[in-house]
Amino acid sequence: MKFFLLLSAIGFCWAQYAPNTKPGKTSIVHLFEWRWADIALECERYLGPKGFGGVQISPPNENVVINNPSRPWWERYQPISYKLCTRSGNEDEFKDMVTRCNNAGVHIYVDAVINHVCGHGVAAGTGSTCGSYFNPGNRDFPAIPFSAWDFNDGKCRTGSGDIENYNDPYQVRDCRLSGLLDLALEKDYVRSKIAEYLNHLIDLGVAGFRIDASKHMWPGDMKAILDKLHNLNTTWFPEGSKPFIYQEVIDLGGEPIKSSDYFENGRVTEFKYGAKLGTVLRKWHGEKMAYLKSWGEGWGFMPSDRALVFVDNHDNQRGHGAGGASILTFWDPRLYKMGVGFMLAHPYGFTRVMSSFRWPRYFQNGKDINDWVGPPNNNGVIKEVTINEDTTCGNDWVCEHRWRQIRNMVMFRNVVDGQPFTNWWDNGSNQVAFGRGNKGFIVFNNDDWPLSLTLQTGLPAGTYCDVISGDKIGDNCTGIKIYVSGDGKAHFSVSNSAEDPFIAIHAESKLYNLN
Ligand code: AAO
Repeated sequence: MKFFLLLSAIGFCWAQYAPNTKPGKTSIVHLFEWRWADIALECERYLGPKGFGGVQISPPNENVVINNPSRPWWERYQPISYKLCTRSGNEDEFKDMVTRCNNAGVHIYVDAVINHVCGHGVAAGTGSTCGSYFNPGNRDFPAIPFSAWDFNDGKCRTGSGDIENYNDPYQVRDCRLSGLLDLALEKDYVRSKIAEYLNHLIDLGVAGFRIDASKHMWPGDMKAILDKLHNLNTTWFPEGSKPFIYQEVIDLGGEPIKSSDYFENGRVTEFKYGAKLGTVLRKWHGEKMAYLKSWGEGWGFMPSDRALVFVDNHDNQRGHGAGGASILTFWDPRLYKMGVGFMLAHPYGFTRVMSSFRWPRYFQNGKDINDWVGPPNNNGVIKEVTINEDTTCGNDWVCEHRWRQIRNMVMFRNVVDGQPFTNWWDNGSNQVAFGRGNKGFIVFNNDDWPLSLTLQTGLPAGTYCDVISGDKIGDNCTGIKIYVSGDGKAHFSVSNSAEDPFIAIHAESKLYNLN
């Protein structure tokens, strides 16, 4: 037993599960493809004041410029050097963003693409975002530098050199993911170059990393890289803080590689979460919200303190990656708001909110043929995120994180942080409600008939503003008011045809001058 404890102490001594967000801040937002200059502004003018803990940014390092198709979003997943130089901005702009966001209490989480460099078929002489030369044909990446020795070509045993079968863990780790040149991560030299890149980012003040394509790296190789990382910059983080690590592993069940294989390194993305939540809210396969009573580990998900959860991500909102048709996105706003609302109210996992750009979706035979379309741009230059008078975004930036219902539920999650899951109620169908201790309560009606009843909220007596239909402004509600009586009970009416058929109240949406 003692030996086991010692082993697990050693084995787990590195892993960083804590997100390094400021106390009481419980979510991050993925500002997909935003420019660093816009993120800096957003941290100061919106994310800090509204209680967001951090931002996941798109890969900041130099990548291939793909012109056919024209500048797809996915070119950023084809690195060719670790210079901080992309369509989102250069190193000075990156530094400015990290500094200003940290100063606003909002931390930066970098999408780290370290499993591979660009596709093997990319021609030498193709442009790159910082102008560095590279030649995939002879595996020459002088700006790092990596050369033929640094890739897994000799190790992969498939005919094509690509992953052909996800049931073979050796292929998944040693062969190319979609033709992307696979780095030999067992080599100390390769590990050191990657660690140097990540340490540069840490020293500039980032708080953690999404590790892209983690499934395609051996957990031990990744651990060896993580072991080389610095502690976080003490200008903004307590002495001895380690970067937050969340690994992108798609485990929907049915493959030999499991999320749990990666727990020793940090948290892991729980892809079952969005796939199942979408199925429930769409009422597919006989699913109903009443079953959400046991949501979380009860649904076969990984332990809550290992999970990074989201309703959709940049891949599965457009048919890449995994999750399938059930995934809810901004294209289905009514269900999407309920999905994100449920996620943010429920205690399971560490939550990431998606913030997208709009693209001309065009389905042919069930597949969106415009799934590649890059961010809003003028001749390839990413467009500014403009802010409309009503606080929404312009220039085709969707800014889900600014939708009142989502923004207010981010605050709800902060307010109920640490409170237990309590006072569950359901009608056996798609009307459900639950509380978070004595701090918050939420009611959903996803049935085709109205909801009208009195429920135990667990909250102190008072008048509360529903933060879905409106805001608490000064000492008034712009939306629905809910009256909680001395016994904690309140009456709720949620029409099935309401714009947003759910109601949420919390300790900070209470009106103090009444009661
Ligand atoms: C582009 C082109 C390619 C070209 C390549 C190289 O599109 O045609 O060959 O360049 O020139 C992104 C894009 C890619 C793009 C790439 C590089 O999505 O289209 O390729 O940039 O520019 C796997 C990985 C996962 C990965 C996901 C997309 O495991 O790591 O594919 N996500 C990350 C990023 C993503 C990025 C990369 C990785 C690469 O988030 O944006 O790619 O840096 C199964 C497996 C999954 C696997 C999927 C998809 O999933 O389990 O691990 O994800 O297949 O291949 C059911 C199953 C489910 C299954 C799913 C799909 O749902 O239950 O398990 O079906 O079959």
